[in-house]
Amino acid sequence: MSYLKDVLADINRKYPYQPEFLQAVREVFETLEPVISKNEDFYKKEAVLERLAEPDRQIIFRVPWVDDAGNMRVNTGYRVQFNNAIGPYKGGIRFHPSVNLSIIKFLGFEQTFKNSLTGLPMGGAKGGSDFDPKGKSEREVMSFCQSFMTELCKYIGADIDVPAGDIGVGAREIGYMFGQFKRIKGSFEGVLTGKGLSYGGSLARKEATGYGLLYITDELLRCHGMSLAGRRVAISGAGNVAIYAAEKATQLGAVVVTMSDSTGWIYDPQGVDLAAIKEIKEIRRARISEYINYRSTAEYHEGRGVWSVKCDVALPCATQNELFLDDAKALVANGVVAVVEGANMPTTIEATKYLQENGVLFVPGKASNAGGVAVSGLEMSQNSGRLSWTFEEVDTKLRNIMVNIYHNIETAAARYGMEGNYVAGANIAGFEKVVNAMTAQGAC
Ligand code: NDP
Ligand code: 2IT
Repeated sequence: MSYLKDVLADINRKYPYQPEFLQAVREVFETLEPVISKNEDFYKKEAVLERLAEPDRQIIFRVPWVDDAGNMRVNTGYRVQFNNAIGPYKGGIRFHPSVNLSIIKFLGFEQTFKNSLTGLPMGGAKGGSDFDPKGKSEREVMSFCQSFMTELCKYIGADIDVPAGDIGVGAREIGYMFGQFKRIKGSFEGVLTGKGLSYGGSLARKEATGYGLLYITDELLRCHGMSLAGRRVAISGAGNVAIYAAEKATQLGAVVVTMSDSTGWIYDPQGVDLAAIKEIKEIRRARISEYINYRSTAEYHEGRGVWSVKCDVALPCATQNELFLDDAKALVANGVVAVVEGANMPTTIEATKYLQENGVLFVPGKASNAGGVAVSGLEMSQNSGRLSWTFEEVDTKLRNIMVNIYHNIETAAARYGMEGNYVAGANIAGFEKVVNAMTAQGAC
């Protein structure tokens, strides 16, 4: 067997109970085959793949907190510091009942490549908890966040590891965690990104992932002689990424026809009313089913189905493994031209292959959703320099970063004769920089 296949087999043997992590590693390693085979002895001697797939450290801790009825509750907290070859660990924190070590490891592994693609000096990490913020009071959320940070603060710092938001963690949770870090450590520092604007946050961080997704989609279409104007766009999710993806898509002249949450999805052929979505989701934290109370012409459907409508561009922006082979078949049958991932690993490997084989332009999340962490990197720069840039300054930098990512992954794929395979391009471009830094730094 080849070095690459040996390592993949070892990882599969070692972590059979971590399906999402194995999926992420397989997807990356398979596309690295032509790179590794060019210089196999070197990569093997340096144990590059083993070092990339094994996190630097994994911190797992108890998070005790008291609910409104006075009961002690316990959740599990995680921080997986994956790789800091090119900069301090960086990556979001997810609060969702599905969180486990496999999910946090897959996200941390992906983050290492994504952060490398931004061109900014950030290593990869991810954290979270199986805490479910849904239905919790403000006081319960604060109590949980404080307890989570009471343990996490031992392992992070502005030059060590800088967490941010992800599913279930937005400005409210970041604020509570920042306050607790400050109380314990006595240090006002850029230890988290996605902070409120009055205490070190960056303009355009809230919008960054969704806007960045559309900037890369725009460039992708432009380079293929198309544009977003008048295109029908299907979006899944109705959280931070989905809302600002829908906002920028609409600004660029597209018509957003679907959005969803974990209970169902809406179809609005006239274009989604974003003010209504923001009120339902950002202010009232309610269910998307309420959308039809705002727009009588829209439809609400319980369960899955967001990929069944006719669209030109599909942007999965909810969670991992939400676009399956059957969905890919429906999208192709309906004439989709591009699928660009806003979420992390939303498309299964089989669905990805089907889309690519059927001529659909496909950009993986580690490239297309990198706008969020890129602006997090810009927030770190502003914090270090003790200054704040205008919205336009940050937005312009974000746009440039996304356009650069597109051209980098394009070129990396072409260098290995895989023109148009942006999955391979993203993995190769991310890999080259991290590996260069790792091998230069000796055994670490
Ligand atoms: P939010 O919590 O703001 O929104 C998540 C959305 O996805 C909600 O509409 C939620 O529905 C839905 N969702 C979550 N889990 C599931 C599930 N298991 N099944 C169906 N629907 C689900 O998260 P974000 O928008 O921040 O994150 C969305 C995706 O984007 C994630 O994959 C995240 O890792 C990725 N991402 C986020 C970045 C950021 O800066 N925030 C940056 C880069 C990537 P409901 O409310 O019903 O749970
Ligand atoms: O998946 C991601 O890139 C994020 N959740 C954002 C991470 C960050 O540090 O801003």
